[in-house]
Amino acid sequence: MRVYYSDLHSQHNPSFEVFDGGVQVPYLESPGRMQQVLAALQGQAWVNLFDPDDFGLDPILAVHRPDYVEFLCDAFEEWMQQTTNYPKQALLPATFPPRGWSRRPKTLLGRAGYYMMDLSAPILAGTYAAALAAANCALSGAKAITGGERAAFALCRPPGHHAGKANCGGYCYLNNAAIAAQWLSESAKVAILDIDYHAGNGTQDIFYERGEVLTISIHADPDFEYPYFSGYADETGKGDGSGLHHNFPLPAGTNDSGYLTALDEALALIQAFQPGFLVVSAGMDLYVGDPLGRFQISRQGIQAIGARIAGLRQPTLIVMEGGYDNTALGENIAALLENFRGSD
Ligand code: OKP
Ligand code: ZN
Repeated sequence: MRVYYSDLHSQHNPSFEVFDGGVQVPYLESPGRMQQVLAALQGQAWVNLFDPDDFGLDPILAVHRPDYVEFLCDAFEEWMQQTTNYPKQALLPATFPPRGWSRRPKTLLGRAGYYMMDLSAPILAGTYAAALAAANCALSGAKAITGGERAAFALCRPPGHHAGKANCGGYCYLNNAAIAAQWLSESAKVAILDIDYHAGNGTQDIFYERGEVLTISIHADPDFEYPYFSGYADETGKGDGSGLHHNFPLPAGTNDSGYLTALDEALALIQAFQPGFLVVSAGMDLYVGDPLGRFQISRQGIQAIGARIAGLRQPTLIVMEGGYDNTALGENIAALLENFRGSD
């Protein structure tokens, strides 16, 4: 299986994040995550590692608003040029607009508040380069499956599924899976299945009114879990996208059998849609004991999830999203991916 990976992610290395309650903790979405996955995959005979190709900005601008991409590109340098009476590390605003405030301020901190949904996506010197490389990993994997590969894995960091048309948040800046899916949709219908523990609000936002891409997310109920404001079962798409978004909010403590029941429902929807390509947003924070998760999915459960998705027999791009139990992350990804090897 072709695996796309770029070392550029390591330039994005925030030192802390702010948890609910105002506590500063070491940034969970760390470069070390990638070392764990690489270590597990490099031991597999069926894995072939590649650097991504550069697809330029067009496929990114087919998903994200140009003013948002410009902000991501320029923000850190602008931040460094500002005079502040406190030490400057990451660009991270502390002021956010209430509902209904749609004004886009000229000031950098105003724009930062406008484009950020939370305190989990600070912008550093290497953030934009890392985000671009991750998007290129996803696009390279997409190209591989249009070329006849049964599956490809995009080992993306930073992750993407919380990034919407014009927002970062939740460790995400560019929506890697959505960018790849939109690119694939020029050749055939596409389905995105998001199995990250958290609702894929960014992917939902991007495709909510679009007809070419079916989007499905299985996740912890936003009624008790981040991202709180999106991912409810009654959100099903609008306009051209009417009926083409599905959320499966699940309770805390969901185990393998509870999860697989929801997954089977999701897979039936994908089968009925008859896509030409499948994109999987693969967050491993559904694993039991994940520091950000409250599901009870076992390693065997992850293997079974992979087996059932592979059973759709669609050319499949698997895209790395979350997963914060670093010691288990590599083996969890290997358990998911092993179902997709081979040429059938
Ligand atoms: C990103 B992905 C903890 C706050 C957590 C951000 C979570 C981002 C998850 N109380 N804030 O979906 O794995
Ligand atoms: Zn997650």
